Amino acid sequence: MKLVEAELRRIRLPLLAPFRTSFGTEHDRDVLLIRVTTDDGVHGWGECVAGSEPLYSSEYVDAAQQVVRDFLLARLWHLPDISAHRLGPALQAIRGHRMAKAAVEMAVLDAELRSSGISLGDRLGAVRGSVPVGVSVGIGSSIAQLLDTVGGFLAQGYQRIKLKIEPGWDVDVVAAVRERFGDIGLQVDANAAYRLADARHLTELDAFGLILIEQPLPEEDLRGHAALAKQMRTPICLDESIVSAAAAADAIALGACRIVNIKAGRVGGLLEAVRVHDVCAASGVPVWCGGMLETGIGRAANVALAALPNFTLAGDTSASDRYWARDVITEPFALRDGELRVPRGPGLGVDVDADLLAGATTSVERLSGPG
Ligand code: OSB
Ligand code: MG
Repeated sequence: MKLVEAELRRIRLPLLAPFRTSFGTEHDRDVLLIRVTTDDGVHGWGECVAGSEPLYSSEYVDAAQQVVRDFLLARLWHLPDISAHRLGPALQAIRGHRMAKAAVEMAVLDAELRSSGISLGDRLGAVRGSVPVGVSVGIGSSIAQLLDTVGGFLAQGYQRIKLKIEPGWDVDVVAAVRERFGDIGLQVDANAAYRLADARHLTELDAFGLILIEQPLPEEDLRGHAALAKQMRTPICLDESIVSAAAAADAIALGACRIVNIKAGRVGGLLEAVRVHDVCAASGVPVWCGGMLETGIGRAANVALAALPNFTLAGDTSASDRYWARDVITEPFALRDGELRVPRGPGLGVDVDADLLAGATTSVERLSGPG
């Protein structure tokens, strides 16, 4: 299988409601989609999770598109036989840019699996046909508004609630949600908004029986997380800090986390995500699948990944209607008894709706190899 064409398409999708975190508020998503075509005429889709600004991590979508075009695809056109497991060696020289690499890998993997009739779940090692899901709830405008939002998600069947927190929106909010909704699965995500000096304040969260606190301190501060872990009863889970399987091994060895959030985009692709899963499993560290407000394309990959055995906690892979009025795939992901079904068809197992895609498109760049 040889790569002959790639389409870099940008789409703008409005979120049903603004999503506020400690690093900013998103009103819509500006998503880079990649469609590769092989010499057999098979297509494969990839979604890049980079945001429009470098706020979650150093990557952002304009840079990702340039990296994909000029540095990643540029190294792949000439390969006589391309497949996902050959991308690592071919792209090794390019430092970082994991979200860009992950998007290319998803597209190549989708094409390769579609041509051999294998589903992504089967390729990665899925052991479940559906996965339990939770929902990530942004910082609210008031506690009353947040309680309404959380109540709505619980009524839909979400199995756990994750509250985004930041200084000034934390202990009182968690207390109010516990008080109103009782013994629900509840966890919080700080997106690196605190410092180790806030440890005493953060220990107030220990009173609420949270499943975990996600990424309280900066990405680079593994030692800080290890020090905080000694002071808190609530398990620390890392998101931003875990950029590879090696980083996961280091964080676990240091005592910086007891749980890991896995996002394929953050670690450079689905194959590395499986390696993170395996490293954690070998250390008895449970994992769960994070989300980056993906369309149905990236969501299909997340749901397949979340079906691996050590994904024992509900993920942030919520249903399509938690994000979009209309997803870009023909059969949007729907919640059924608090779970999403893992697609069974070849590759990602979802079909893109060409009209919806055309309506959301803001630019298309068509590339082909040197002949
Ligand atoms: O930290 O998990 C995060 C969204 C964008 C960037 C970072 C994060 C998130 C979420 C939303 O929490 C998860 C989702 O529903 O996709
Ligand atoms: Mg997070």
